[in-house]
Amino acid sequence: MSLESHITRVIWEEASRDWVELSSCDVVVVGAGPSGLTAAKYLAEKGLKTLVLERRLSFGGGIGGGGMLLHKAVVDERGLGILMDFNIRYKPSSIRGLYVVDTAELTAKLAAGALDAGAKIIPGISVEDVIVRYNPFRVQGVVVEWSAVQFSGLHVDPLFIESKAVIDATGHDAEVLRILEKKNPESKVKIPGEKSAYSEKADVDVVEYTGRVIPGLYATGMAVAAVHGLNRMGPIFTGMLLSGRKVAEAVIRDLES
Ligand code: 48F
Repeated sequence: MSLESHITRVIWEEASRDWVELSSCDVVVVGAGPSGLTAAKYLAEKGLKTLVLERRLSFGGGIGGGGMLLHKAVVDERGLGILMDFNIRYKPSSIRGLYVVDTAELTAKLAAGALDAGAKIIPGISVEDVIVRYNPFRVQGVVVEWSAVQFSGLHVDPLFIESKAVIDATGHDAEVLRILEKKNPESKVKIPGEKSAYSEKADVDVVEYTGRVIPGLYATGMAVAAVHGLNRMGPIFTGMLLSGRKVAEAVIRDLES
């Protein structure tokens, strides 16, 4: 047998093993942006089987774009503990209380932290629907498709991943929550959408409102702003980090109770 056939065999075997293993998870995090990756680390560290699904082939979400494509992001004092947990280097800026990080380091180390803690990240997968149950209404997993199939517009039936908790970490569009609003009136989810910029307020509010939206479904990061009608904050990432950690704590609490 040739090396080529061995390569194919090994990739199919190992990918299939992962998919079989992950067809039932403790937590599915939808979106590998700053809030989703942060949540994944703290969840996986607690021993929960945590799967991060990311539509794109890269991770980091909005981090990579920095502020208007400049490769720096801002964090304030509240976020330093999390930066240290991930071993992310930061520098005090010329403005007291504000620190700067390189976007490449923030992206790479958030992902590395989640992976090292035991989370699995699968890129190129889009969540296009959720699994629901009634009486009481709850979310019990996600419906997934290759992003490439979605982009091509082919009609291909998706597959399912069961999970005890789903976290919407899809950012400004709050894509998972929007599925609830559109397809499941029983969920009573309404998405007013985020408001205009007010960084100081938004970066605190987004943490305050982070948590469970309906049974089985949680929101973190800018998805929280969309579902609660909060302001946007721009490229200050303290709120994203704290929101990621807070949603992990909420899920851990609920799954332990
Ligand atoms: O947008 P994103 O970075 O979300 P976040 O964690 O952070 C927001 C900040 O980056 C920034 C901000 C605050 O400073 O305003 O924008 O809230 O990352 C969301 C990720 O989710 C993926 C998307 O490709 C991105 O990487 N995503 C979105 N929809 C889906 C998805 C989906 N349906 N299935 C899988 N991945």
